[in-house]
Amino acid sequence: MIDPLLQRFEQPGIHLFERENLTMLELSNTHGTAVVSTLGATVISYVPTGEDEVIWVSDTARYDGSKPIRGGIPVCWPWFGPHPSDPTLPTHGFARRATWELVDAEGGEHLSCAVLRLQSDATTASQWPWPFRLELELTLGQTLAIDLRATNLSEETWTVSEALHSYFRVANARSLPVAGLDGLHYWDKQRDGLRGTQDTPLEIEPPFDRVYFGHENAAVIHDQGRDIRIGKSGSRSTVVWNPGPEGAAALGDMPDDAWPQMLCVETANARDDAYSLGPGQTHTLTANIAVSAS
Ligand code: TA6
Repeated sequence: MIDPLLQRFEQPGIHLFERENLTMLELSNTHGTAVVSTLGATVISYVPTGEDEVIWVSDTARYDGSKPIRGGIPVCWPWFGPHPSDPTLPTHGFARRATWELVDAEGGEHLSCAVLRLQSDATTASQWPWPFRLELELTLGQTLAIDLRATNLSEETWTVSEALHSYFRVANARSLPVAGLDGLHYWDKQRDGLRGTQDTPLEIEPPFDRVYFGHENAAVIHDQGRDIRIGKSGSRSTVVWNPGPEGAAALGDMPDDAWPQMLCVETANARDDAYSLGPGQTHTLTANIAVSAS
């Protein structure tokens, strides 16, 4: 049953529901629908009016809270990838595994939003000793905007790496063109951390796993029949990932044959683009997703 405290957010265009153990909030208005889970503040659906689903979620994703949802837009914070010094800590940080509090939701005919919050507590302190406040604001209008605001409530300066680890649903990830990354330097995880420059237009050939550095503009996935544009601010890296057949088979929560239907293009500050946040400072990482016919 939905927590009675959350019922107060129910209103035209805002609907709360449960999926197994997880609470979900759906925004809907003239521009489409979007769904976010309180587990990890993970967006699991975005359907612009008249369009097909934009976000990919695995058919075998878990909704019991035992692990992050495989797919959607998990929040990787306060570190991206393995912890910089302690390999026993969870990959991509703790934010995507935590239950966030729903603190605001407002429905509107043309613009709707929801805000979820994660604050430091005894559980987070065992992995990240500093007080913080993290907010994810989801705004559904002509586009879907996702703002991740991180505030340093401690007396010390920290270094953060992070990502909105967005999984997009595509018709076919093989030979899939992605524009906007030409000329950038990258770090290639698939090739043992080899560094290089994107000196030809990018076409994905899975498996593919790169962090592109110094990328502050939009990336565009040229999917069959539509373009998915991922605009950004507060972000200097873009991570592009598809596990390919062997990588998918190694993941317990992704069907072996599902990899051609997804591509991650992640709005990030990762590796070389990790940044410092001083006491009292707030950093906002924004991804803005727009879909148009091609
Ligand atoms: O963002 C790409 C990546 O870091 C890959 O290297 C791959 O491991 C992926 O994320 C998924 O990570 P996860 O911890 O969700 O299995």
